[in-house]
Amino acid sequence: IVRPFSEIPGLWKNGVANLYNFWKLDGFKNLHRIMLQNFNTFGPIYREKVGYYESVNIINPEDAAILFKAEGHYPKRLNVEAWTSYRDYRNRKYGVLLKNGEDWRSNRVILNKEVISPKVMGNFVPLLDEVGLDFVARIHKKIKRSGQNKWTTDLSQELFKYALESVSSVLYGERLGLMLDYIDPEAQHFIDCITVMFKTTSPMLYIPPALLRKIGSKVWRDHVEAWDGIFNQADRCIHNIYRQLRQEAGTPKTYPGVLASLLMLDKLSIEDIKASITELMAGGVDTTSITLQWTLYELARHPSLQEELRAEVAAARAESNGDMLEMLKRIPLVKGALKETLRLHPVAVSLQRYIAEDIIIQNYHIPAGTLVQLGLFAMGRDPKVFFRPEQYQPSRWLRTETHYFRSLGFGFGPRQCLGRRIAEAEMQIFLIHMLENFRVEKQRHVEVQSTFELILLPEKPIILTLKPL
Ligand code: HEM
Ligand code: 2DC
Repeated sequence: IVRPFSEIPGLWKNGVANLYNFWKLDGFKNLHRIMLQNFNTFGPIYREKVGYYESVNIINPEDAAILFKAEGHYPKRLNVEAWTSYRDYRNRKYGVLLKNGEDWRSNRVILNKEVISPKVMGNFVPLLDEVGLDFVARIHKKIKRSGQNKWTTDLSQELFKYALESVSSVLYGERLGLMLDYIDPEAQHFIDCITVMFKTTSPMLYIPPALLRKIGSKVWRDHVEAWDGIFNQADRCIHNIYRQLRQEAGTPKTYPGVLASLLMLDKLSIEDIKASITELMAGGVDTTSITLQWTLYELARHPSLQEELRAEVAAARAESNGDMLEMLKRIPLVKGALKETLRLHPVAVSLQRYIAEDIIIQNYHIPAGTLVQLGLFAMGRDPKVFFRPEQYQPSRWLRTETHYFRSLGFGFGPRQCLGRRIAEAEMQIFLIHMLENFRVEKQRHVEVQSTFELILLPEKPIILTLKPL
């Protein structure tokens, strides 16, 4: 007999009291740990209400499968009100990240062809390879300058620049020059704005931005200022390309980048193109750079695994005569390492959908329209889902054990991450070049945990040592 929705365990009766408790637990930073704890207390399904944010939470891959089967034709995530409020406030269009319904679908179909279809990867890979080569050249230079034949540092800033340079070169078909010694202060400002934008979003998941705006709160003001910085920089880049395109007649000889391709295709309005290009540019910085930082951290903690990966890369290089597109087909363990990083250190603490139809999960009835969240961070660490979850083991993704709804770092289905293929190629190419050039080491036994600033970040700086091979 199916149990009713009202019997799902959890604290969902008093949103305000729960918000108060959440705030006492410093919940804004600990969301991932609180979710983990809730699954321990209530089991594989619980209902929750914090502030005005109400959801049903699940953790099992089999339940995730049920959830995604009920996502409907227009899958809808949690509406991040801070982001839509900013656009409403400044009269800017939503891009694919924030659109819903038919408007989302029609934009997404066109963007898919230019951003994640396999046919465009051939265009992206040479651009990303060039950035990867410049990155290792830059690190070699830093090592030389240190005079110690090694460089010990927090790589965050370098990785932010690598990520922004990579995504920009794909979007605009042009380099920003961030691998140089003196970089455009506007680009640095853009990077800083993204961090602030994410950080100021998380309290607004629980406290309505409209309210914060009315009382003139600092979070809202900082949030607006951050998005202003992001949009200004993206606008500059977009206008640049737009101007060049009007001057040059005819079709370009080389691949001109995603933006120029979209403009020439002429299927989306300029305002729609601008909105989505801005989101792609902003979404392409902290996500990949932090995943790479966690990967280097894990490789530093597992020296023999690092050698194994290096051997795989060397063999792939030899077999493919240096053709990067070919190489990417021959590095299963490197790809496993990235999956393993996203299992233990996912960018997104959860995946969510407003379900389009009634479903039954864990024998509870859940009505259509409910916000259902899959606890991705919790699932990645659940011993019932992953054998010895605490161990970083890229080879688990090579074995034939079931991967059914277990590799979900980029989400699932038609609403999954639009930047997925760019992110994967960018990160694989980065690791190839790093493994071919440096040994990565770490000081003693420092354990680094995650903190939640809308995306999950290392709670303290990760200090690594790079030594030339
Ligand atoms: C959406 C993860 C990199 C742009 C998402 C979602 C996740 C995610 C989990 C939600 C998917 C869902 O609801 O099913 C990641 C991870 C990344 C990454 C783990 C890197 C390690 C990027 C990059 C870009 C990007 C590099 C841009 C170039 C987007 C956009 C969406 C999205 C535009 C919204 C798509 C839509 O609503 O249709 N990402 N992402 N992401 N991501 Fe990423
Ligand atoms: C954050 O409870 C926790 O890819 C919330 O590139 C639920 C939630 C909703 C939407 C998620 C967000 C979480 C984490 C960050 C995500 C976002 C959707 C897209 C975004 C996963 C899990 C991200 C990082 C995008 C950001 C694009 C940029 C222009 C803002």
